Amino acid sequence: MSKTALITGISGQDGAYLANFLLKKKYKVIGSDRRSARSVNWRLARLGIENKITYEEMELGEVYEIQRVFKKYKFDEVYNLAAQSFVATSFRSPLNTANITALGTLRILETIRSINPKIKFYQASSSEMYGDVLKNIQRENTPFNPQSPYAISKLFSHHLTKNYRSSYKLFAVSGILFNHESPLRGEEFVTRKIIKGLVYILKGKIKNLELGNLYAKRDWGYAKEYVEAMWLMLQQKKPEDFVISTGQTYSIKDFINYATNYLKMDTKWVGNGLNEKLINKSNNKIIIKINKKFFRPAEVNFLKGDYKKALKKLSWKPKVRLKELIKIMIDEELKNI
Ligand code: NDP
Ligand code: GDR
Repeated sequence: MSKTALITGISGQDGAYLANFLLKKKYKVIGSDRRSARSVNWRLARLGIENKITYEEMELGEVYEIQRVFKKYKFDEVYNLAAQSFVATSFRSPLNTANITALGTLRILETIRSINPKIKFYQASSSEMYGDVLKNIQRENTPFNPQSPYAISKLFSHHLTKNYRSSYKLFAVSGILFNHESPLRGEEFVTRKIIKGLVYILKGKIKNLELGNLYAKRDWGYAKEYVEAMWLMLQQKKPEDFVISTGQTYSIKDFINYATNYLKMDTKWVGNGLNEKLINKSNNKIIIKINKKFFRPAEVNFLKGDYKKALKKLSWKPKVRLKELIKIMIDEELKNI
């Protein structure tokens, strides 16, 4: 018999890819978000699956909405992807971030515990929890050192998931996913912002792009591959947490250099600090400049994940590496401009 899954955050990047993946596995997919999710979402439409999902409105701040949805369906699996997920916003809206990204998880876990403790639960944990890293490569047992209200909220949910697993024997797991990107990535996140910005500059739609810290390093993978790992975690005999990453790390500047290279833009970096700029060598015009408003009150400077446990127990490994990911994102951006 086909399984029924709930994806919270269906309108987000991962929600779209996971829904597509589960539909291919013949799941009945219930997707929730905070607004009327019945209005067509561009990501689901891009994947051609907007009519294959049953939508429910479920604001994570409202426990009654959560209970209503859990009473209406008999879920086998719940993927909690909904969150205030933008780190920069979490500094401006820490209370809302804590209410949704931390307490939202508690509301769901309490609902599962009281309504149907047989449901398997996946929590979207984050490499941001490692924060100001205490080890050069981060694994499942590396100590956390979060640097933002977002990361602290995710850490609350991470520990809570573990606690409900040990206290109430729920099949509840966290995937500690490192940054994963795609053409469906939100435009506020740096990879999509860079790709869209460069393509728009190339096509004469905008003059230049403003960014913050170019020297932070991230372990970037491809979102489409990462959602499979979420599903694999819920198919294991024993509930356990896993790191999902590529094991490679690059700076924002490296990312820009690969992208301009693929776009055949002839560029050079000049200046330092807030005056650093990327110049178009053919006409001396500024392509990228720095604006301090994009710097964060506290930064995560370096992330690199070790996915060895996922390889061993889930037989999962990343296939798309950074250059290939940039190519995928640019080709799709050019197609949809
Ligand atoms: P997105 O920001 O693209 O999606 C977040 C989803 O949460 C959207 O559907 C959003 O709805 C929904 N949401 C926001 N606030 C609420 C609320 N109050 N009530 C109900 N739903 C709400 O995130 P991603 O798809 O990139 O990431 C999925 C999850 O994984 C998130 O929890 C994120 O924090 C986590 N994560 C992501 C990583 C990444 O690199 N992408 C890495 C590690 C963890 P709306 O469309 O209305 O805003
Ligand atoms: P991150 O992703 O904070 O790692 O969280 P983001 O793409 O926002 O930032 C990555 C790095 O780029 C630097 N940066 C900029 N970032 C943005 N957004 N805009 C800019 O103009 C800019 N300039 C430089 C940032 O300072 C940062 O160092 C993402 C989210 O998806 C989280 O939900 C998820 O948990 C983590 O990835 C893993």
